[in-house]
Amino acid sequence: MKAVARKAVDALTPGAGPADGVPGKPGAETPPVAEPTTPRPPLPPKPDQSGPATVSPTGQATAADPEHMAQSETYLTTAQGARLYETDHSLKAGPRGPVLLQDHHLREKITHFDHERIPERVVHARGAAAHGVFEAYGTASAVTKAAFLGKGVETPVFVRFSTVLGSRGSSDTVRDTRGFATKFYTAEGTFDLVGNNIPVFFIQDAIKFPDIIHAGKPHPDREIPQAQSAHDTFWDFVTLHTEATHHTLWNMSDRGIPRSYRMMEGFGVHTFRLVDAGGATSLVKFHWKPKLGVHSLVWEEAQITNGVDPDFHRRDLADAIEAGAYPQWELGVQVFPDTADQTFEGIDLLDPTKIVPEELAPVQPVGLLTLNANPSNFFAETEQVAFHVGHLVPGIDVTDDPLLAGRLFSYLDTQITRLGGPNFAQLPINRPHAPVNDMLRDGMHQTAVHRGAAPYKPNSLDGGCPFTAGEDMGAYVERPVTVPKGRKVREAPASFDDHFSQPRLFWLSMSDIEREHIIAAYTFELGKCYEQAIKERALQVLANIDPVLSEQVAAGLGLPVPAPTVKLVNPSPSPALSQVGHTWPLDGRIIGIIADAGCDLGGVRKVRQDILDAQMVPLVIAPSGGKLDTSGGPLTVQRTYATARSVEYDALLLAGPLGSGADAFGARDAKAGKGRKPAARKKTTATPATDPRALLLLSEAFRHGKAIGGWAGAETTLAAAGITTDAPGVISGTTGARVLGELTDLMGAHRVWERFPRKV
Ligand code: HDE
Repeated sequence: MKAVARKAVDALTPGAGPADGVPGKPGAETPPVAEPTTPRPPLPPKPDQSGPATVSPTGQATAADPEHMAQSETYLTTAQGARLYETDHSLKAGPRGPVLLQDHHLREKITHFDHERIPERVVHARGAAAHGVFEAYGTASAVTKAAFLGKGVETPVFVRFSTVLGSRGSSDTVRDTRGFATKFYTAEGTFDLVGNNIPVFFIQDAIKFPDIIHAGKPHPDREIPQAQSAHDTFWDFVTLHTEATHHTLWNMSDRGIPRSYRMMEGFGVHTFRLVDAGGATSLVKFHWKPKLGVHSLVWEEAQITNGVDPDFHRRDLADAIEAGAYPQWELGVQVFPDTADQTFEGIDLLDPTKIVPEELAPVQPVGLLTLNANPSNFFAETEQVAFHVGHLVPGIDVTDDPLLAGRLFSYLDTQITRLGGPNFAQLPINRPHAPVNDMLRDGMHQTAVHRGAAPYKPNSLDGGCPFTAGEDMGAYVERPVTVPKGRKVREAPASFDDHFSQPRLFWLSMSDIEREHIIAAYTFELGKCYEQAIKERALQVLANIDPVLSEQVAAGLGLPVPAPTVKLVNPSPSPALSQVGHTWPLDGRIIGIIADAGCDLGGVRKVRQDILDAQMVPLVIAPSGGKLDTSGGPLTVQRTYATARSVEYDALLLAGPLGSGADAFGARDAKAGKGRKPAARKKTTATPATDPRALLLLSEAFRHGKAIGGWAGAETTLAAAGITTDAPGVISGTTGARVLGELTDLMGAHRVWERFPRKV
């Protein structure tokens, strides 16, 4: 019966299937077309790093594998499944006549397009995400009964990283806090850990959230600046509302401009309450520790990157995963006794502007997160994922942190606007992996076809189903903790009044160079403010942190230094807060190899392989695209002087003096009769033909504290870039392999810190 109906349709549809005799096209026997939005694996090739995309084996001008191409071997249809014979022209009364209203295909296509956008997130609008797996060590079982934290349990996860202030189209490397939100699809229901890369927050009470965000967002009149805190309204608020001081100081530190999402810590910020199998409770703070260490950009790098590659962090995450360099973090907990006062070593655990130094309460690892797959579709997954701090599983409970209380309300509320109704949990990315048997019904975008007559409880018509479970059956039961007695007030506890001791702890824990960066950041940001009163108030806040900080920033702004208005305490520094002085693995780090036709190309070939063997990424940079010929065959050029900027590389190698080959700077221009005279480009110790773009690449990398190495006579080009081989972090040698060995030793420290000027 079905086959007959199908045949009849084929016969009536112009150009359909075998009826029109086109060989190889799907015919009447073709099974029903798969849902066009069925997720597919991401495209395998990685043109970003593996060289220009080429023609695929099947002859298409794309590297996509036909298996991964969308809707291959299918007919184009309307949303109702009617096959289309044309989609390039509207239906008209004659080729030059008016377009007809009856053109349903035109109206459907345009109407759908008109509604393609959904409201962007009110905060954290710009993000990038990945799928992965979390494997528990079992160490947390001593303090929580959460099943996914049991030894060896593997849980699928989806993690979204984000900036906070910018719009969806803003740049990645702005100075800002980064979101670090993880959805654990556990067997007991979904658990969301919605954290940031900074362990404290601007405010202690959720009621202030609209205020801080309105202050940080662009000015309401001109809607500028985009994704910036360097403007009057932000500094107006944070200097009046001094509980923001700690978070602001972290933002002004190197933590505000991470090198990569893969190299950030994550923090749950609030204190949570864990419940063990026997019902005993502990208070905890969650931490994510990146296996690659915590690293940042330097300010100038961040600025250049915003221009040359605004998608730097997004690209970095996707490229690393595609290359198989899966980013990993350990989840850890700081555990505190659940005492009546909820403090630890005098620190109020309900105050989200405070940390507990790791030296006082070590971070104990409880599992490993590995991100191993990119999303197939940005909109369906990264954009539509809906996190909520209230998505909890048995064994994890909340505390009375007043910031957390507001969040427990806000996330569900915002998704209803953003995702167009209350059924967003049915979207594939949000669907729990545990069975769902709720009694929620109807509403916008309902895709479930619910059965049964009695979506209410108690009922007899559906046999009393679904049943409620007892705690022993895995039900989520809130701990009956005692609520402190008190009067109804709009007040904060007195312990929340200390706004400066922890910013001072952070400042005292920084290395000299990190302090230098903090001073430069404040001087820049406050220098961008117009209101004198705001700058003066900011200096007062800085004076309450440290006199050196306030003096240096005041000097930069040309303003007097105020005296502190609080007593400066001297807590012991927390070395864990500093990013300098550690050595880290180099997986996925990018080394640029600059070469031209006159360089040691055999050496480049070898070094390239050595870099790959060390799990890093080599990128060959040459004057122009295409191939460099080596005796071992052609070597693909991945970046040219026109596309390479220093910010992309963690270190640079130079395979000889540049400009001595046929592709020397100016040679092509000269051939074309428009070259400058060589005499006009002399006066360097390098060959007169060194391309200034190559010199810029080298001098910027040097200024940003990156390791640089050269061999086969590269010194002359280095000297032309103003780099001497006795400078810290510059290696010169006879072979590329030897230079690479020393270079990688330096890279473990992330930067050659000695290169930065010291004033503090
Ligand atoms: Fe959020 N936050 N937040 N926040 N937040 C949102 O939820 C909110 C806070 C964080 O990748 C929104 O779905 C309030 C702290 C991340 O999708 C919204 C308060 C921390 C993300 C919201 C806070 C965060 C959000 C906007 C003060 C770190 C991105 C869109 C009480 C612990 C999640 C959305 C993603 C997103 C509200 C404070 C982290 C409006 C009211 C503290 C990582 O619901």
